[in-house]
Amino acid sequence: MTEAVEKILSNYAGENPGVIGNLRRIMSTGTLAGTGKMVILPVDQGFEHGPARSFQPNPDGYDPSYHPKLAVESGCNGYAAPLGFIEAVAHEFAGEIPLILKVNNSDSLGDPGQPCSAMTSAVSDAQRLGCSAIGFTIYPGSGFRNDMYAQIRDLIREARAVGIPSIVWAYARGGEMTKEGETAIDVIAYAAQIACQLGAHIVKVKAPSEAVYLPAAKKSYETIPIGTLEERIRHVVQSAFNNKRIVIFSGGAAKDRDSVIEDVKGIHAGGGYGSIVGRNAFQRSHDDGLSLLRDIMAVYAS
Ligand code: FBP
Repeated sequence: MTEAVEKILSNYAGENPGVIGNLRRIMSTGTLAGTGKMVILPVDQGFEHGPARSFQPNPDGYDPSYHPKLAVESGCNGYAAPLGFIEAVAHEFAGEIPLILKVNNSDSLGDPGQPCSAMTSAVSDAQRLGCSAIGFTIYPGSGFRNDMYAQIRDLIREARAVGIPSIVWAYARGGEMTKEGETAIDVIAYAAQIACQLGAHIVKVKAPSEAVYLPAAKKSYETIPIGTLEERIRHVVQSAFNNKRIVIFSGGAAKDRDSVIEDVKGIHAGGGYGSIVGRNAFQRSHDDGLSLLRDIMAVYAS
């Protein structure tokens, strides 16, 4: 137990001991244990983007056990994946590193216009597999968003009842939303707020750009500093219950090491709680991915 972790947990005071205990476990694991910061390795891209796009850059990644090993070796706080990948490794890694069961997933084979993930596993699977949290994606912007909100409402209730916290991937997309709009600062802050209002314990969003997408929001942003990544992160964290919910930021498609580290510095400086980095870690060679994850953690530990 550290002051930093207990301070964060005090924001979840209404939760039951199971949920608090699992959040504490995530924040007490790995290199960043006790700092209140976290780095999670998510590997659902095989489902979301397809195997070759995901794993061919580093074919070791086709093997389900490659990823949790990388997560443990690098000192991550957790490893998130869909049912199949978690089932393949839970006997070896449950208790070794917090496992996060991604309970819904979408593929890239259907209509991207109105995305809506399928329920691919259940809270009972998370219990059976010894997971410390469930993960769920919502797509604010999609015509199916209200169905997703209803699903996550019920799931959070069910998971909470058995002491499992929920991590919500809040990715605005679909409908009229443009590519630029998906990462616009107002949209990211809005998505984070929606996830918190739905009861997410941890929120995951993409790093925001300086664009403001919604015409109705433009006036408000005249007085909000959003010129630097640090300022934008500060605003997103403020939008997540004034810093009282853990918000972590996703890594995005693989890019050069310096850009990844630059982003992480901005997230850290703006008060973000950490990163959830998939492709930038597992699409590199083992040694390169490992050292990048360690460098990311060094920024958060600084
Ligand atoms: P990455 O670091 O690879 O971006 O992973 C984070 C993540 O949220 C994954 O969990 C998910 O598969 C992916 O991003 C979604 O990416 P996209 O925006 O391309 O659908």
